[in-house]
Amino acid sequence: MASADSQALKESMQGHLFFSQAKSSSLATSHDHYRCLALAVRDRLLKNWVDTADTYTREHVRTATYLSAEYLLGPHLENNLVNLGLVEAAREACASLGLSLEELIAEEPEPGLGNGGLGRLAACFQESMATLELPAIGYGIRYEFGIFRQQITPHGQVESTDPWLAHGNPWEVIRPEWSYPVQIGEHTVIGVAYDTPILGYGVNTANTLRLWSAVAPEAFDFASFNAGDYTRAVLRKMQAETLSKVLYPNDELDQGKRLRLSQQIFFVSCSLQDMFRILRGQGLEVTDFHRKFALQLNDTHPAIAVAELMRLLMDEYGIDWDTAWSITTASISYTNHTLLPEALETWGVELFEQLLPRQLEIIYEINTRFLRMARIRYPGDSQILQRISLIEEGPQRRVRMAHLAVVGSHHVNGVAELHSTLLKQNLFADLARIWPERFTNVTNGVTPRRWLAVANPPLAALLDEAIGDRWRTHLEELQGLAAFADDSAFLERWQAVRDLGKQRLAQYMRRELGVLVDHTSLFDVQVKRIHEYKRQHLAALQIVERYLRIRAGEDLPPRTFVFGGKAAPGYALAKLIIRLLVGIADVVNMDPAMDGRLKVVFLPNFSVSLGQLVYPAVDLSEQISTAGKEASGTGNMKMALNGAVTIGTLDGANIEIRDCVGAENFFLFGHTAEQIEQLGHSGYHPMPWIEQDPAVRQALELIGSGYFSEGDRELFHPLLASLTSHDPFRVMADVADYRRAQNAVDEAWLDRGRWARMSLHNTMRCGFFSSDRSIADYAERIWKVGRVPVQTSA
Ligand code: 26Q
Repeated sequence: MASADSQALKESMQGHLFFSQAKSSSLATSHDHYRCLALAVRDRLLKNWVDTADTYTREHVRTATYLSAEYLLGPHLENNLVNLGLVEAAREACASLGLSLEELIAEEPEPGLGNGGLGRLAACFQESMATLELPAIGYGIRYEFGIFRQQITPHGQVESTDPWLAHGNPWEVIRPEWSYPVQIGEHTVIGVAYDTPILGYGVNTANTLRLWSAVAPEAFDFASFNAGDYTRAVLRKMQAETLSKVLYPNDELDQGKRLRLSQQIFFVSCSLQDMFRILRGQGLEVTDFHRKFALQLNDTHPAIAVAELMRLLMDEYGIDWDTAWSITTASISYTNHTLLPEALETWGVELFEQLLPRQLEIIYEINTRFLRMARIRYPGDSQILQRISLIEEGPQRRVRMAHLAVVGSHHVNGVAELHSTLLKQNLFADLARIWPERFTNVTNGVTPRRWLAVANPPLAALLDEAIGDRWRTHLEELQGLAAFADDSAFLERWQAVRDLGKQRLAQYMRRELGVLVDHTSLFDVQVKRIHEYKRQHLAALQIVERYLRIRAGEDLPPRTFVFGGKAAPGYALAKLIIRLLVGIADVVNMDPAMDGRLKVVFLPNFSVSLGQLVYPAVDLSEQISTAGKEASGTGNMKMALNGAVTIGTLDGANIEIRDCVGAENFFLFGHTAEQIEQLGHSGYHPMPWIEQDPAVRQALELIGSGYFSEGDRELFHPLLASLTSHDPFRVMADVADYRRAQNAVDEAWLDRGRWARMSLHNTMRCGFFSSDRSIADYAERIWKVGRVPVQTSA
């Protein structure tokens, strides 16, 4: 029986085929049908979106504004269907048109406007803010090209562009009436708003993600135009528009590119001007700014907001310094996502001076006043003043964006307990002594809608049946699974559901990559950006060791190792790690001696959509970063939530995951952050570790022999040299304990019942890792923003 919803959706899709796609069904492609469904769904959510904006405007609500250079949203369609409660209606509507909902969902190009964890966190947070009915706006950049597409060849990673807007984007609305000029150096660029609705789950709230696209002003380079140099004028116009052209694909590395700084001021200035427009539109005073808005800086990428807000208050609105400073510091708070020194943003003052002279002047003044205060506190201590200064002295003076963000904020948070502790002990030790109350922790989370309801329908259905459906918004209710923890019939069903997830991934690997894997083997998965600190090469060494053990006749339980993730295009060693994994896969998967006991797969182009396929299929979640280096991790949460057991170090949120799920349901190994630091103090060298470990020596030798590189003995030299001479991420210090933990995994896996119980306990005790909990914490303690339900009339 077709429901009224499905009938309406069907008619709306038919209407859009004609009126939006201008086609009859004889010419319609799958992509046309996707667009018709997307537009039909969009029509349905517009009412909520418009009513939400009306409610916020009418009620003059205090609003959180999230500033992020990245939003790794993933496809909208299925998520919007889930949050509107329309999945079944859409499935019926499609079926009645002879279409498959799954196929249409797969047609959506995903907006990959982020690199990894930080961008995906921003996306989870937007969705949780809407679900918690919090007045919020997300601000960012509408990159025309998102994160590059990754192809894997026998030579490793090859990049190509991501033209995600090529077919248009049914989820956005352009708002040309809301555009703002931004002066950068000699030039002015205009930012035009594009709005995308972010739906809350099961509520009427539809918040806005507002992304800025750069265009040149109409009168751009009027001078050369009049001088008859028309072509030059047009070329200059194009230059202005490069500002929002492409997302920088580095994560955890600051390259100090001029265009990057321009992107930052561009989106920050547009966003702040937009906030002033909203403020005044509601008849509020400029001096009410901090009462109306709570600004959250997602890392230092928008930290220029501190200077730009000061500039707007003083230069545009005539506010005095002291008032402007109180407004600024009462509005802004800052989240730090890294301790890695190479990731900390600094900008040479020369570049700053060229592009943002007024903002630099303001930064100098902030610094002068700040150091004056600090000098009174630490008389005669020039060392500390040098360390806390917003300007790094040296051959080249540089602006320290993290320092600017801390000085200009009322709260500063890390993203997991350990990370927040280390921030106070190391990076911000001096600043935390000056303002201890400013520093806090908000542990990351992930949205259970996308990462459970959308990604894993079979598990969602089993949960609904067992504990009811409230877990979608009250993830703690997963605790209710305790009643089934010893129920062998339920554990059988648990396994059956997990099996389905593994079959789906196995099918994908067969269809897309031509790799046959046994879906009953242990799926051992590491998906995340490729980085030395994340230590994919530690996993690679372990695989080579296993390969040798099986060849030597040992009987190890069948395992499939799955990797996925992009390397920054300029990060040679990360690309070499991919090349190694691919080389190992080629040899191992072909070797008949493995007899189905070892498979290695590198999934090309890991993305949000691929994540949705992968996370439900994970038996063993690899979270093996050098302790103290991974700020939090969020893939670790997605995997555990879907029933994976973690093998991991005491790093980032792994620690909290282990505390929640219980040490007996987690495979721990490796040095602690403190021990890692000690290793460094006592002159670390990897050689002694290697010498006492014949297994890893053999693995290193095999890699060096050209066995995984078609006889090329040079190829992996840079990687091997790094591991054996400096080993900056202490791989060799952890390799033996990692092996021990992996052996314990083998043993646990053999007891199917035991593994099923461990898996269930992981899901059951992961309620804490909902981004709803993270956001409720930000809203209460940092933003002081309260819930504003949206009433919609029929
Ligand atoms: C900086 C300067 C210039 C160009 C690019 C960048 C840049 C871009 C992206 C620097 C860092 C990033 C991304 C960082 C990131 O994803 N960090 C991760 O954030 C997650 C969410 O908090 C954490 O879970 C991860 O531990 C952390 O690595």
